[in-house]
Amino acid sequence: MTANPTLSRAAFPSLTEHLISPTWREPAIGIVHLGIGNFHRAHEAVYTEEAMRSAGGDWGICGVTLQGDVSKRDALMAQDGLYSVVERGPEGVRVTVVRALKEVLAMPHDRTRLFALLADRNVRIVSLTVTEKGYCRDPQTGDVDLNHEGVRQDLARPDEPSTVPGILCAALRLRRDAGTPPFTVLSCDNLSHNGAALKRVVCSFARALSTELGTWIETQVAFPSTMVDRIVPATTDSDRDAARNILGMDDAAPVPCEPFRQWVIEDHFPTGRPDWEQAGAQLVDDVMPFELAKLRMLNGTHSTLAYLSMLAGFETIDEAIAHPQLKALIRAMMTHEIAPTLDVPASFDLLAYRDALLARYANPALKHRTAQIAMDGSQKIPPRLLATIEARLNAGQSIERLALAVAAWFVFLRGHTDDGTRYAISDPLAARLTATLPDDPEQLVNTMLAIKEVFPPELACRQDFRRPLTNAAMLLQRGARQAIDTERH
Ligand code: CS2
Repeated sequence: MTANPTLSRAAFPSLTEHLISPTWREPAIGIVHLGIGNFHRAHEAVYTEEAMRSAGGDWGICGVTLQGDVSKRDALMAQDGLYSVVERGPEGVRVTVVRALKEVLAMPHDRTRLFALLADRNVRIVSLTVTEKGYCRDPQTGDVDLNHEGVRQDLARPDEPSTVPGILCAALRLRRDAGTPPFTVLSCDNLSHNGAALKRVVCSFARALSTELGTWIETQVAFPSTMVDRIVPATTDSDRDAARNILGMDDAAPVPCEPFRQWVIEDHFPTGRPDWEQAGAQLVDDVMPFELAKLRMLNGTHSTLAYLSMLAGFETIDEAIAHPQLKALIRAMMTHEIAPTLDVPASFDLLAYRDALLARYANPALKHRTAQIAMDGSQKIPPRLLATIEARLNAGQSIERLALAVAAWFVFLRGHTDDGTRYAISDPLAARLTATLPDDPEQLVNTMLAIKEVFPPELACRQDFRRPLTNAAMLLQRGARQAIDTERH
């Protein structure tokens, strides 16, 4: 058997039908992206390539992995930055080769090259998907967390940073000192007001070094907010097989995703941007209504599905949503508890949005693992569920289903399914969260609500929050399946 050729730029002639843009002028690098995970490669990179196909521009991407993971860099660079996007829909699989990614760097190994690029005036955007924990925020103030180990190191050695605020600050300082216009910083993570949240973290980090630098970043650097959406699971062998079968070539780093994608961006890019509208992105003045709708309706129910499923033993989102009572619970949660908290433009039909989400969850080809979504609950619960809960409690409304979701997270942290199968807890606060987890529902709720990094004290002390949470924890004692089946839909 002869080995398959590997994906490379030299192989373009035999790939034509799978390229987004068969004719193409190689662009220079114009975007540095921090956090080169699957999501970016199936989302911003695809939008950017399509924008360049239609409107040109030097918006090639340099992707950076921040965890010192040279294997990802090496795998992608061995393929000249190429990789395939494996779109899995109910109708079948479609494979497309993306070439907007021109270079991949791994921190801290490639620091010199990274800072050369960040100082280069052709780099006009630095975008990020570093997940919630990459922001190093103090959850109570929104400023950078000065007790974060990495932040402390970066403040002590600001020229050799490893955290996101440290890297952005050092790069912006270089540009200011050289008289180079600052790049625009584009957060693409699922945080509410992601642009403003990032700006606050970076400015507070800068101020800890120099008030003047803090003020310069505050007044001179643009941090637009965005709402990003595409369901992108982790890569499995079946994606490598799909790429091989369809392309006739080996791809060590394909990305699976659903066919759906959406990107709403606040249009504030003083030094320019790709013509992303050409690829279907919506450039708007105010992203907030879209962002809150997506965080609360999609990510909020995703986390709910994840924790209930981990207890009940559903491995993937499509398997979970195929359970009629669980689907009814999620549907009712969106209709009666989440949608009424959202203030969206009249043209935004929240019930149609709900139905579209349920259809996306049911996609049988995606195999999106509930364990993947269940990670990092301490970071995800506040914007996805607590914000909705606060809005409802302030309006004197009930929170039964939302409370069940939060209680399911507490019970999930015990580290085993209802039938005793153990799993690992992956969360930056894992040690604290799992230190003592009482069996008694009331004590469990008391213990968890005392974790200030997750629960703001003014919410934690509310009886109208504690009561439904305790009831839900009691319900879950009889098993998640029973809780799902007895919930009022
Ligand atoms: C998911 C998201 O893993 C998770 O927490 O809820 O990654 C979700 O798939 C995306 O935000 C969809 O756009």
